[in-house]
Amino acid sequence: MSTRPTVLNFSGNDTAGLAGVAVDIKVQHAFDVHSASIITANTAQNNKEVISINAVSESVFTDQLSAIASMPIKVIKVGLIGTVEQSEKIASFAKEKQLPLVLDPVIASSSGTVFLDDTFLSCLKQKLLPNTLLLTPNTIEAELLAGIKITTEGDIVKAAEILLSMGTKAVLIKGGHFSVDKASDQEAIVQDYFSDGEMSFWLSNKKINTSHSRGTGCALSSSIAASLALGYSLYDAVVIAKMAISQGLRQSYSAINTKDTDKSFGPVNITNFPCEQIDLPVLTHKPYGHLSSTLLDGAFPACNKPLLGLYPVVERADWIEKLVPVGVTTMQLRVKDLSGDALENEIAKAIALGAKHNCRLFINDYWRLAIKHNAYGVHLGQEDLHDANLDEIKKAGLRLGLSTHCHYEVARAHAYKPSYIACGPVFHTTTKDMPWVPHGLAGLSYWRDVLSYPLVAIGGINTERFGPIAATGVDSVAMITAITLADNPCDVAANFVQQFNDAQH
Ligand code: 3NM
Repeated sequence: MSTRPTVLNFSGNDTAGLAGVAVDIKVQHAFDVHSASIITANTAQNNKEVISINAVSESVFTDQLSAIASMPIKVIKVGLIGTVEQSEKIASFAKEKQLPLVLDPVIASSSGTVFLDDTFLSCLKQKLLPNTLLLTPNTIEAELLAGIKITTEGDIVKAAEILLSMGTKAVLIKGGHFSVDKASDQEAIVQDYFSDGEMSFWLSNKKINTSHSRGTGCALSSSIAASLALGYSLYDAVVIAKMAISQGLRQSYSAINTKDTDKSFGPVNITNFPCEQIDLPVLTHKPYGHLSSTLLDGAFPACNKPLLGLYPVVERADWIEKLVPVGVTTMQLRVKDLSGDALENEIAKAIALGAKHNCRLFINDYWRLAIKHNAYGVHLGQEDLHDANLDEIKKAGLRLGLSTHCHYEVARAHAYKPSYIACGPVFHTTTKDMPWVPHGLAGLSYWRDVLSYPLVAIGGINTERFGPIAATGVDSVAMITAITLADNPCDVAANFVQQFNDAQH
């Protein structure tokens, strides 16, 4: 028997089916999430105008709340709210049940219709925001709520700070109305800004020009709620939702049969959990355009052929001469116990041996020494990205491999266009402290399908697991203990090389 987590939507019905509850249910269905819905208003609207909003009566609203009281709800998603009383009831429901609440403050539509008056706005701020996990305003709504004008990226950051001070745990300000137009030969970028007060980042996608973009606000918040219900973290959920919107805009359709693009209108169309790199945003801590031109222009150098294949991660240079004869062509030097001259000597020795034996050697972490001694490449973890100077690594012509564990980290790696992406832990590992739930084979296959980057599998890989991992089509399989603690490391490595080569045929 299969089962699905439930999202509870508080939404209006849009007569034209372009936004509101229709979009919520469609999106959540696409994510394999069950939708329960409380209708807040029966709006009369079409693609041109909102004729009336028609909040449901208090008793109808309360009856709906009673009806779903015993459902196992995981996440609440709030869109259009019909009355001040409704917003109070939603706030106390979320508080009582202690459920995460994603609030898409439907205050102003893209066409400029303002749905909420001042009393409503103050109730929203005082009652709902303190019970909100994530608020997802567009810039017009952020202006109205924060009470400042937004004309620059700095204003977006300021508005987010004001909104956080009102009690929401996190905010995602949508940049659809605030795209950064590049020079004419470059595509425009749409940027969203996320902050929870501790972590802030920008998510940027290429702007997709379409007149069929109705319902994007509902679809984004619904995708976030659905991702949270599936167990993703909030950071991952916003990345996944950005992917979903990009997919939905690419697949959007016209609700009328016309060749006249001015008359054509239609909704975003999200049909499945996002699984294409084309939709993956880049995640940066400064606005994307503020990255150096070295990083913005082009990718890190590609790794040369053949595929990286078996990728032993070792602590000492000596391993290179042991493992090269059995067919290993890629290795990583990951030194954790040396410093000063001893460290530099070990790194220099390993780089020289790698070059001599044509083994592609990546240096973990010590990027300056890797540049100084001209290594094949550098491997960095996400935590190293704060301090490493990627500009220098790129200018020096070294390859770059980046560790990732989740959507958030993959989107962050994608911003730098590395030479490969490592994906882990595939299985539980005792070699390194890992807060992540292992991907398993299904998770690894998902990333294999999504990413066109060379993909390295790592974490808990041993003799029994090697074959199925190689069969997912990854470009490389990395490990530490399966080789370094083996009774006969060369035999184990030779067997892995053979299995990897067999999986390619
Ligand atoms: N990085 P073993 S897992 C170094 O998931 C490392 O990013 C991981 O060791 C990641 O092969 C890991 O002994 C440890 O499990 C791999």
